[in-house]
Amino acid sequence: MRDSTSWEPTSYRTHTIGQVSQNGSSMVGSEVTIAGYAETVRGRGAICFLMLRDGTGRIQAFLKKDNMDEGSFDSIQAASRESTIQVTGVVAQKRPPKVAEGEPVPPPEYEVSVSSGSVLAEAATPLPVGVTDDVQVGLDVRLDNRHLDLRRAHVNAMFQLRSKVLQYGRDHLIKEGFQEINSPKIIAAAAEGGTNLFPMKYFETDAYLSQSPQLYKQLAVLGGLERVFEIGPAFRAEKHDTYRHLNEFISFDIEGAWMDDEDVMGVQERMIHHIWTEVSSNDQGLMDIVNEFRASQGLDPVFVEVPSVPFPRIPYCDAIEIVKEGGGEIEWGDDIESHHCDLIAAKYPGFHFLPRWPMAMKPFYIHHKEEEKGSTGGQLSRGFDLNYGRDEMTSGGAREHRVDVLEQNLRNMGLEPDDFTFYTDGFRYGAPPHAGWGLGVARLLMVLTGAGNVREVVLFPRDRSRVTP
Ligand code: AMO
Repeated sequence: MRDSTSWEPTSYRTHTIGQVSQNGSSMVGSEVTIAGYAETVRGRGAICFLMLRDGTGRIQAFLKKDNMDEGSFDSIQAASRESTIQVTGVVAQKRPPKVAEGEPVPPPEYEVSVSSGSVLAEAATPLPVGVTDDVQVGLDVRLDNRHLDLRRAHVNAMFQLRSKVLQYGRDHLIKEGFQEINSPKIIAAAAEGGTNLFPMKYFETDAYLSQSPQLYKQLAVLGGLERVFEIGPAFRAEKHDTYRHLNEFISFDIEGAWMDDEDVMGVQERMIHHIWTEVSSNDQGLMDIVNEFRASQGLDPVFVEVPSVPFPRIPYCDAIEIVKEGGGEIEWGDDIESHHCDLIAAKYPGFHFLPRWPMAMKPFYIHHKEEEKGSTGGQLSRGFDLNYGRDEMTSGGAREHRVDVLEQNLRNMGLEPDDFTFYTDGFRYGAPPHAGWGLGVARLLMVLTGAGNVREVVLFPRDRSRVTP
């Protein structure tokens, strides 16, 4: 439940339920108006116990027919679960439960003794997804009814954690001198290769949905913004159907001038270290809610273990050797697939960087690492990934800042430099060496919360078979 200590009253309530239930002792005798979802409505005849829940807490409202308008009493008593209800009444301490001698006395609890109230919106029955009861429904049904799924405590906690992760990440980058930008999502040229673009009609011309802020974050840095970050949507028309791919995802990107791959790996590990440190000191309550649910499903709890920095760096060439030693089939120049990652993660169980990929496997904007060649003589690059377990969290690298080499890279990758003049022109008038990365927010959340599927931590996921809700 959210901390609402500083929330102001609104037209619908004088207090949040959290404010009343947490400050009950100082509020006994005060009149409050609260509003929330009806978790349970119990009692018959002239007495009714209503358990009300808002986003900040739960509290019992006690209704007596004699104390209020009869029609309002009847409609609240007849209300279905999850209907929204507003009540006004006086805060009172609940009668303490009887405890056996020697047993600890539980802390006092509070309730609202209602004098007026009304049903704001009746919930239809039956609920397609149970909110407080443990009814097993599949992920698809939950996503079809995400509006209700979100009312479940652990789902709500996951999205609060998501917001915290973004907040702590932002805070950290701002502290390191990065400023937030927004790049266009309607674009004319592909940053990450032309095959997985969503085309769209833009008046009389063809355009696409952006796969990555890549080219624009670089232009912002070339323009002198020095250190930038963006948290925004990226669209990929990939036909993947996996637990970790979506067709729209939130990419957390940075780009910094006068930095190389090693420098931005440093930014990344410090940012993740900061996020984990903050969550472990501020948000254990949310993790407990997630773990309570995990326990009910027979799953192991997840712990927020702050990773030590620096994270291990396993250059691509060494990673290939580790995979081979572990019995995996792989050759220099091959992509490192999930089953290969398992073998690397067996040796490096936490976050680990895989730097210096072969240039041929990296996009045109990545910088060569001239002085190094792989075992087969292939050109290495200043591109890296950050992995955890079997999943890639981040790609990044030092960027090519020399326009002639950049244009050659484009040609080498079968792209036409003339299609990229909006980008390459940015390098013609003096370009600082620069570097950056793009982090998949949902993938990082999977690590933190133990979610087995990115869809768990994406509000309204977009995949091959889902464009609604
Ligand atoms: P890349 O294409 O590797 O790099 O994407 C960066 C990170 O974004 C996440 N990601 C995805 N998450 C969910 N669904 C997808 N379909 C998906 N595709 C990618 C991953 C990945 O590591 N421009 C570069 C970044 C850079 O160099 O700065 C880029 O976009 O976590």
